[in-house]
Amino acid sequence: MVIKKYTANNMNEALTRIRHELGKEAVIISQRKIKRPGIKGFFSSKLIEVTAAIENSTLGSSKKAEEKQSDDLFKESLHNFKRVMSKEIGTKKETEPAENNQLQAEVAEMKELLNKVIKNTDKGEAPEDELLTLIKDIDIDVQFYEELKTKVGDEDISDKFRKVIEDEIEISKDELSGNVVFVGPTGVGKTTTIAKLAGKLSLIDKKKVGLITVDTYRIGAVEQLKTYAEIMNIPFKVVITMKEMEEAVESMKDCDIVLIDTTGRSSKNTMQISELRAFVQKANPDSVNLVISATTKNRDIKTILEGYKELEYKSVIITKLDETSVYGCIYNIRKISKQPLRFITTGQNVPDDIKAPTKSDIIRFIFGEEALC
Ligand SMILES: Nc1nc2c(ncn2[C@@H]2O[C@H](COP(=O)(O)OP(=O)(O)OP(=O)(O)O)[C@@H](O)[C@H]2O)c(=O)[nH]1
Ligand SMILES: [Mg+2]
Repeated sequence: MVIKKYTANNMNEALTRIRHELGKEAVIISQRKIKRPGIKGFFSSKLIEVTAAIENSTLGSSKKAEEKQSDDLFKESLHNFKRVMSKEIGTKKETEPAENNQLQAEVAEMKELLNKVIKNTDKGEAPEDELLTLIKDIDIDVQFYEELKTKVGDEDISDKFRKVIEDEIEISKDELSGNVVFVGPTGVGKTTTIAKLAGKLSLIDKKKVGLITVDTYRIGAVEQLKTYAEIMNIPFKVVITMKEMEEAVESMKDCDIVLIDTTGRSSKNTMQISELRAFVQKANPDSVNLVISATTKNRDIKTILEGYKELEYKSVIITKLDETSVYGCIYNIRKISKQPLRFITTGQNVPDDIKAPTKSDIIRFIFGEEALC
């Protein structure tokens, strides 16, 4: 990681220089206003000091340019140092006051250069921006830092930050009804979530529930849902072809809710996603829910949410919140999916470990005021 400070008249100028020197992969990690040097600084507009960072691997040629700059500075400092030292030693006794002043100026210049070298080489020491620290603490993706910084500003950071997050979280208010499809990556907990919902809806809410699964790849997964269906005495159909999907949906049209399970697909495999889309369309869904685990790495969340976009999911279910201790992922998922959150799941117990959270629940989780495990 290379971290570098830029002083500029405004953010635009700083960004232009950062992009030029570090490339467009560089991220801003902090910014602050600083006084211009000297007495004039009190009366003129402030400068902006921006700290930017980039991974060494992405730095490429700009890294070389920076190393060269660092080298050049170092050489210049060394040269000055030698020059000053040789003067000092060679002329110690005959030094005149005028010469003394020049010597002092040179020493000062050399100090400044050395400081630059130290700053350039001793990277990562800059004190971190308060908002950035907060964001990292709760695992909100740093890709949202700049946007949040603009909204939060520089004062009352923690209060404003909480308010901004609160404004951006959205909870789905629709009741589940009709044909409800669940899609999402392998192993995130789709089948378990459906079993939990089927239990609650049929046993507690006394709704007429049907179950359909296109989860045909692994017999075990089908058996899992079939067993729940038998225990709860609700209709269950396994679907292999699209025609069967149509027939299964038709056979359950007197149910209040039909929960439709699908096999986990890789969001990167567009063939699989398109095939799944065809099945989903045949089910004539009233809602499509994307299921994603809270343990998903930040960098994978985007790939998954975008890969599944084709399925036009209109709400999100976040599973396995019991397996993590920070909940910034809820914000990350909301920001990237742009869809409301419908349920969270917090364990393997059917039907208990599922919750339709309120916004204040989510805010308490995100800000670490309530833990789930
Ligand atoms: N800790 C924890 N485990 C869960 C949760 N939900 C599901 N699981 C577990 O995750 C594993 C996978 O769950 P499944 O429901 O089979 O996942 P799936 O999305 O249907 O998987 P595929 O059908 O293979 O795509 C099982 O061991 C579940 O018990 C949860 O909220 N917390
Ligand atoms: Mg499954």
